[in-house]
Amino acid sequence: MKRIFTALAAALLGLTVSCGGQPTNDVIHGPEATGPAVQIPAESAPPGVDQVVWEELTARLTQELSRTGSAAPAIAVPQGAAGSVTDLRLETDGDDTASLDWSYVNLGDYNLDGLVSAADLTPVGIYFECNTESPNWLEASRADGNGDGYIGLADVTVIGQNYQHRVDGYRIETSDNPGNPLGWLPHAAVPFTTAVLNAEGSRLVFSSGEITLWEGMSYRVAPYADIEPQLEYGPGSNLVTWTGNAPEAPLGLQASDGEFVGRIALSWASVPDASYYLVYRDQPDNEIGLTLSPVYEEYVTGDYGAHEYWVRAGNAIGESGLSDGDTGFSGLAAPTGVTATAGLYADRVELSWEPVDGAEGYEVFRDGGAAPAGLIGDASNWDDTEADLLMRG
Ligand SMILES: [Ca+2]
Ligand SMILES: [Ca+2]
Repeated sequence: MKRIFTALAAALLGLTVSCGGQPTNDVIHGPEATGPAVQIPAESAPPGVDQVVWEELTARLTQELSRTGSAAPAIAVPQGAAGSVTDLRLETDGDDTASLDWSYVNLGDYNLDGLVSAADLTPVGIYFECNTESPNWLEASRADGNGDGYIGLADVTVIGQNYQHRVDGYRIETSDNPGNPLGWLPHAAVPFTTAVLNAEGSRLVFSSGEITLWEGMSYRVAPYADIEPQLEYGPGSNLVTWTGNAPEAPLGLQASDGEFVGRIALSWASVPDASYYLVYRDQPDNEIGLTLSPVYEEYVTGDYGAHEYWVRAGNAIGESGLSDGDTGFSGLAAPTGVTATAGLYADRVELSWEPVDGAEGYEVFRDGGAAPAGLIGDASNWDDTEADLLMRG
């Protein structure tokens, strides 16, 4: 009967009550000055909260606080699960910068102003008796401090247990040895005032903005409270590790086309972040070697055929895709042991030379002429019936 009256009265007044689902003016602002903890004003309910419910809530909080004694709890940073960020994540943009993003955690701070205080009764009052079936549950859930899917007096108890916990911001910490609790170093500070409310209105989210990261380093965030004369730090969050980027596929692969005898030289453009390169020949899965710099030489003595090559770049994170292929082949050695008869025959000069490995034919030049004086197949002698001769293989 009392609840029916409450709902009617609220409807007449045009106010949100219990689980009405109306947006509230419960906006974020800085932590307010703290007075004695035991003075909870119950006389007039804040807008949107039923007076009877309000009196119930304030009585409950007063009762909770009186359990800890008459003195008001001191301002403190939340510890343990009451202050541990659990959703820290790293958003990378492909280079060495990234942002760290996480949600605010300060158990009992339902109005999201950084401090657990009597002001956090207001969201409990506004969303009183909401549950997970309520259409505005996402918004209401910020007041579900005990996490039971219902907004009720038990969530006031949570305020009492965490009373005067304050978060003034987060410190981003970094370590190259996260297993060592003393190995964490400060990296950057993110003040509480930079937080923004998420789209559902259920939590505050923080972002580091773009920061420079170091490969292999781990990061975490810890809440702090500026408690004179020093900063007090809360628990470290889940940690994230910057592993860097896998390199891009190499560009500009060139395999030599006969410039070198007995070998094929490969070169390509150096790839950022690459710590090694793999070389493939004839088939894209036929790996033939690894090199730390963007050059590679394959010795192909006795092999004058054309070969296709590919390369890929790699580092500790991973390997790139294959480069475009390029074809290369070994050059032939110059002929040696060239002899020419001198006046032995009246009608000709007889030439001979050592056969060149891999040669399928020879061009013979006479008197330094630009054009061959003769073209012959796989032979190692030739008769010039016209003049003195030069030759090359
Ligand atoms: Ca608060
Ligand atoms: Ca609850």
